This record gives sequence, structure tokens and C-alpha cells, in this order.
Amino acid sequence: MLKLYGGARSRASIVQWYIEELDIPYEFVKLDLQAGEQRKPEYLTINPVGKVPAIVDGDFQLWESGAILLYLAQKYGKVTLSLEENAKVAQWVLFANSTLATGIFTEASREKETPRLLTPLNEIFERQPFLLGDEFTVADVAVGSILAYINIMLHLDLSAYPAVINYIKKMSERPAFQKSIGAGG
Ligand SMILES: N[C@@H](CCC(=O)N[C@@H](CS)C(=O)NCC(=O)O)C(=O)O
Repeated sequence: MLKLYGGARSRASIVQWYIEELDIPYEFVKLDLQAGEQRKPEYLTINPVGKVPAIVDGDFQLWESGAILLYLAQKYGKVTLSLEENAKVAQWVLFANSTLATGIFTEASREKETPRLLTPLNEIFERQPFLLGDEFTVADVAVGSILAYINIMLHLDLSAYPAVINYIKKMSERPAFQKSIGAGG
């Protein structure tokens, strides 16, 4: 069975959200990050960097949440995507974990980057329900989770971006989200 290594309130919840969406049987291996279990030799054989999340799928080990999302989408995803669509998915996953998360969670860049990043997202969500159009994809897990964390953790005033607020609400109401990030992840 697929094993997901994570900790309480960690980015493993992003991967857990997607696993729940895909309805894959899995075991959540919860490490005590405060106690430093992620730096123990047993776990370092799975992720030498000593961070969560990581997965073990049969003989295959993988870490970095974005890479795990892309792997799960290709292996277990319900829709077959073209080369170009897969490239767009990768674009959004990398955007979520680098440009969006760094831009807004880093206090020094937040004021400048928030309108720059949320204005185009708001325009997209005014036109279409999901990042790639009419279908929910792993791109929505990557970007939706960062937007949800921005909302939960930073309490920014997002009233200038009503379509982003509506999108976060829709993502947060998904049963798979409720079982992961919504359950305190
Ligand atoms: N870019 C990585 C970030 C991983 C990361 O920073 N994980 C944190 C938990 S959210 C962690 O393992 N912290 C424990 C530590 O640094 O010792 C990813 O998205 O997987």
C-alpha cells in the first residue's frame, strides 16, 4: 500500500488531499517533527534531506510535495492529459510551490507580490472554475492548497480578489480537502 510520510500541520496534507481525491488506499505515517523523527536514520533513507512529505509506493521512494503530486497524477490520475496539458500542470505546480508560496509567505515580498500574483489568478477564476478550465486537476491541489494556507495562516484581506475567495471556498468544501488540510493539516 502507498505510504505517505508526514507530520502534524505539514505540507504532507497537500499530498494527502490529492490522494483522497484519487481515492487511493494509503497509510499515513505520522512523524513527530518536534521530536526530530524526520532526521532519524530510518527516515533519511527515504528522504536524505529529512523533510516531509515523502512517499513510498512499492519499491519507489519520492520526496518534495510538487514532485509527488506530479507522480501521483501521472500514475493514478483519472484524466489522460496531452504533453502540453501536462506541461501546464507542471507550470502550476512549480508556480504554487515557488513563485506563489515564496512571494506571499515571505514577509519582505508580500506587499509587492500579493497584487501581482492574485490579480491574474482572480481573472482566471472569473472566467473558469479551475486552473485548466472546466476540469479539476492536480494543478488545483497545488495552487488551491497554497491559497487556502494563505487564507488560514496569514488572514490577509482578499476582498480585492472575490473570484479567488470563491475558489478557496469551493476547494475547502471538497470532501477530500476536509479530510486533509481541512482536518487541521
Ligand atoms: N519544498 C518542500 C518543503 C518541505 C518542508 O519544508 N517540510 C517541512 C514540513 S511542512 C519539514 O519537513 N520540516 C521539518 C524540518 O525541516 O526538520 C516540499 O514542498 O515538500
